[in-house]
Amino acid sequence: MELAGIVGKPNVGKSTFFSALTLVPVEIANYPFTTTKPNVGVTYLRIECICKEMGVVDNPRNSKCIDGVRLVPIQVIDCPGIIPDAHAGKGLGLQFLDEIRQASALVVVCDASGGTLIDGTPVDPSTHDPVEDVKIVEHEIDLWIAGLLNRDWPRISRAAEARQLKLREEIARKLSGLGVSEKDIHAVMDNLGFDEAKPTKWGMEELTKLANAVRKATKPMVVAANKSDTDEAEKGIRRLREAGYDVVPVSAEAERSLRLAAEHGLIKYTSGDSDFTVLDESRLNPKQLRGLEMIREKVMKRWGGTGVQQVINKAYLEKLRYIPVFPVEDPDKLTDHEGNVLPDVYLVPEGSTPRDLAYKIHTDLGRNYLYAVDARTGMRLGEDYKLKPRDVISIKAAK
Ligand SMILES: Nc1nc2c(ncn2[C@@H]2O[C@H](COP(=O)(O)OP(=O)(O)OP(=O)(O)O)[C@@H](O)[C@H]2O)c(=O)[nH]1
Ligand SMILES: [Mg+2]
Repeated sequence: MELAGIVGKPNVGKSTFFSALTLVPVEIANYPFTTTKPNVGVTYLRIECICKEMGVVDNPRNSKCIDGVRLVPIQVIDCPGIIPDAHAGKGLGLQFLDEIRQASALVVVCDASGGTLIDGTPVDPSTHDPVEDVKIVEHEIDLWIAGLLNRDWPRISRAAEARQLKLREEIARKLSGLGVSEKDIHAVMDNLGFDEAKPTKWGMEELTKLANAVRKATKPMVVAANKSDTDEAEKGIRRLREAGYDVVPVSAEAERSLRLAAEHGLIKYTSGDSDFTVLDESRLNPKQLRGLEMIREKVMKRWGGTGVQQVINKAYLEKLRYIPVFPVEDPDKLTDHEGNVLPDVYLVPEGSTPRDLAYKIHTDLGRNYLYAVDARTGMRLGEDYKLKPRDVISIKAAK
């Protein structure tokens, strides 16, 4: 399962965002360092299912289908807050970042209302520039990655100069725990143009630049501009966009309220919807009704939704450019060997072939791969066929 890491300075709404995504009950409070240990849960990427198009009633196994919306599970981790010099142990430090090494994407939550200082202390709205919230977090993560290299740099750099090891290979090995490949390091190093003949001369400045490039290349980031239900958020969101970030206006609190109300059967709402319907007014007290109306006015009408689902979809479909495909065993009945209709959906990187998909499902299926059939057309697909979003693929393998 893919993993998304939720990071940000203290007290911006990371845990609220996490809880809105997963419905895991967690501690939420208006002071810094409420969260002291990472919280882990499962959320879903939302895509249009193909059951309606194919005219079948499906019974998904690795995902869910609700009214033609396919929900693909994604693991999420909510981290404690990050403050300046966290990489050197300030606040709760960055120890917990070890847990998001394997994250395929990062969500940086910030307080778009500008109502929290850099250490998370609550202040009047518009007091603080949310661009700072994001910059600090990026920089601390960069310093953390640089630190992973720096510890061993005297040995690595000397051995590289003595031709006892290959520099790029060794950097990739050191960062392999971050999901960084040698190919990634080649791309990054080609761009940086450092003097690779003299790595003993590189200091923290070079290693931080390297770390910054590695992070950008391997951990795409979406900025969740939280507290967008406040009047002051508009200014903050504008500032963030001007600074060049990929920003989604978010109200984690609104999403959490809507999801809980939907869970209790009070409203009809699925994450990502641009509105909701009250199902039974008699079960809601006037305060709850007012609260829902506020969400409609301040969030749904203003931003077209709470933005929470949009952050996850943006990270996986737009930033990572993952493609959802539906593998089936029987291309006519669209079933697996147990007769489940459209059982699974897999996320594969753009440019993947049916053989790549086979490997993703199971190493044996990849090894024994013979050919694949497009279940829509019944046509056999060539070796170099590039999978398209929502393809239905039947893989034939040697027994
Ligand atoms: N107005 C508004 N307030 C929010 C929203 N989301 C969270 N908050 C408030 O922000 C405060 C902090 O929320 P948390 O979710 O605990 O924040 P955090 O980033 O996890 O905080 P730490 O764990 O301390 O780093 C709480 O008072 C929340 O109620 C939102 O969408 N809108
Ligand atoms: Mg928290």
